[in-house]
Amino acid sequence: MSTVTPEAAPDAEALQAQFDDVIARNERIEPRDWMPDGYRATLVRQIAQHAHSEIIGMQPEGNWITRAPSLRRKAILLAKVQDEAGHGLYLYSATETLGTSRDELTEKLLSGAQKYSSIFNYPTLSYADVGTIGWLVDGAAICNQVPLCRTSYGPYGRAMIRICKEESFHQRQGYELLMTMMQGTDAQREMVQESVDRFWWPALMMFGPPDADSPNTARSMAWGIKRNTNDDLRQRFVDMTVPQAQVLGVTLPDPQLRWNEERGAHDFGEPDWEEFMRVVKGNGPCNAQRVAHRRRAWEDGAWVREAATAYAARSAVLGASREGEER
Ligand code: BYC
Repeated sequence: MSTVTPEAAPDAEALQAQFDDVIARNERIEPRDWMPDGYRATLVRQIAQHAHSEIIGMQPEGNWITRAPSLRRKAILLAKVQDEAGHGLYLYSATETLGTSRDELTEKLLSGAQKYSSIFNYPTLSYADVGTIGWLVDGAAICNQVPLCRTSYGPYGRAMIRICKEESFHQRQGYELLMTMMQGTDAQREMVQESVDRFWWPALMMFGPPDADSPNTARSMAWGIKRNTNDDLRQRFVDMTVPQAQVLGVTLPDPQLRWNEERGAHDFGEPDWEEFMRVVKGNGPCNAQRVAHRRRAWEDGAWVREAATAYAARSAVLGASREGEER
């Protein structure tokens, strides 16, 4: 047994220097490493918000599972929504490595103490929305999340690698659905355009407020949690999406959208940031409905959690007595 003498324990300054060194070398912080309280709190905030988004994000598309237009579309949609549940679970596991439990985080989601992505507070009014969510929402998610594979916290970065692979499939299935509809009837083409008109601006808001109004970006980038600013990623998304819209044959609803030769990037209009703040503060079109649904599912599932906990406890007791008999 080793005894830790006060002299042997590294002091706060040495721990901070060691942490700063890992960050400066672009290496990873792992759960057992010392980390500043602010770093831990920022990670819990961002990863929990991300996990909640995946779980709440199952609702808008889940809305269409029973009304999918064919068995093939239903199988694809089921698989996608299940993937989202999986993403939520990897991310809750990552926050557990930081010393918070999934129960605690769920309570914070239900009480409104923690956020989830604004995008999931908009309704899904037609089947084209399934395609648009895949194309634009998962497309925005990929832009935002690929750099997070290189985030400085090990468990978060590793979870993001798998999530991003699945998000690519999600984006492709959305684009393929919209392409099929665009090659269909006039009514289908109109349905796609109407859906893109509703989701374009909320998709741009997913990247968060403009850099000048983003209180967390500078600190998160210095810690290597975020690798890009909100505005950089929004620009990347617009540049990636415009040519895809052209191939699809839809119009993006922004009269200011045009190629800027000098910048080598697209200029585009300003999202309605007042609307964004309203939605983030809980007053979007579907906030109350989304949280009420999640609360119902959590309460209805209480017996499953209790049964699983009782089963695990009983298995541990039986396992221990069996081990005793063998000895
Ligand atoms: N919605 O200082 P900022 C998915 C908050 S899941 C709501 O820039 P930060 C998918 C922000 O939290 C998509 N709130 O913050 C799932 C902060 O408030 P607090 C989810 C937002 O953290 C299913 C305040 O505004 N993706 O793709 O540096 C089906 C100031 O912002 C939003 C992630 O979570 C928003 N859009 O940057 C399909 C990715 N934006 O917490 C698809 C991981 C900002 O200080 N997260 N806020 O009270 C991130 O990359 C960053 O957290 C953000 C925001 C870029 C989102």
